[in-house]
Amino acid sequence: MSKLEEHMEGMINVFHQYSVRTGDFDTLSRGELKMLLTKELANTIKNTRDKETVDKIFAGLDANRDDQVDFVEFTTLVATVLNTAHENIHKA
Ligand SMILES: [Ca+2]
Repeated sequence: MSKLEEHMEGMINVFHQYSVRTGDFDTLSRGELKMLLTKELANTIKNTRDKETVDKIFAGLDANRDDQVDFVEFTTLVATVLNTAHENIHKA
């Protein structure tokens, strides 16, 4: 596998690591998203321990309003974080 393919597979693996915990094994509940944000993106997203912040991110991602974040919805978060990281590299 190429480096990019390895990283993409890694993102799928991280999603599953949290999505399998409760309820539907292939979607993130609010609690699972909170855990993922706190453990995996604490250096990237501010206030991941703050309920209001997590609720806001969850509402922004849950496009079909089924109270779960599926993988397609999760890719919005990945794209946003990647774009911010890319911008920051050019600012530094
Ligand atoms: Ca959803």
